[in-house]
Amino acid sequence: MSTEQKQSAGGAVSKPLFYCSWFCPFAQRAWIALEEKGVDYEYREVALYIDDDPSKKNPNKPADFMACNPNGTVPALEDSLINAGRKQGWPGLYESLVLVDYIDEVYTGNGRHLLPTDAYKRALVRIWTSQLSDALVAPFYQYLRGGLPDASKLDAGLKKLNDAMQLLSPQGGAFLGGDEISAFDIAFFPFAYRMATVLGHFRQYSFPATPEYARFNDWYKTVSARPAFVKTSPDPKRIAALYSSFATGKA
Ligand SMILES: N[C@@H](CCC(=O)N[C@@H](CS)C(=O)NCC(=O)O)C(=O)O
Repeated sequence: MSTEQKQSAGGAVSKPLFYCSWFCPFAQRAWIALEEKGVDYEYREVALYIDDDPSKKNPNKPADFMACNPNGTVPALEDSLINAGRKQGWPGLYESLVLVDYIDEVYTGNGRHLLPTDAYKRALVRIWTSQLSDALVAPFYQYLRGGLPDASKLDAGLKKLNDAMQLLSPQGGAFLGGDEISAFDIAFFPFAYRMATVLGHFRQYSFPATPEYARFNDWYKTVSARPAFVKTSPDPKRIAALYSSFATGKA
């Protein structure tokens, strides 16, 4: 694949440099986006912790990464377009959902679109993604850390996701938005994966198996098998080992 990526506006953007950490669900969103779109990118692992132990934060994150994202969080991204701005003293780009948008807009890759081309539907996907992030992401971490007595808050978030799937594509379809993979699937799969693996391990959590959730469960099976999702999903044992600090209150 060429190292030049076509920008949607017509100019060429250099091969992006992608800062990631193998276990991070937020970073996985941007990583899946790069893979799903067939973008040619350079992967750079950032050690956020020492010995993969979240209770030991790395005080010396690489300088080039910190220059790209002064907040020190993954994911982060650089390319020639971004670096043109950085010459004025601005940072690179970060924040997973922003990166999914950016990757979709800037790199042609294999020509696939991750956000609907229709502006109204694109806006709806963004609204639902933001609402569902609130409904699922925080409860995931709270439940893992022992801050919730049971999974009811998480179940309520999952119900919202299930309802959104029916609403967005009442005609059915393998994906959250219907027949095509989209940014919506990409935003939630990393958390669904960690619910199934990490919460399954530490809290005996499993997705509801009732008929109401049949499509959701089929969705999970379908996306889990896609190459971009398989490639970016950490080994369940390795990830459970890393998250044990969270689950046992050490981090
Ligand atoms: N809102 C951010 C959250 C990113 C985030 O919190 N990433 C974690 C790893 S999963 C991180 O980089 N933490 C920095 C640290 O632990 O030092 C996003 O969506 O990108």
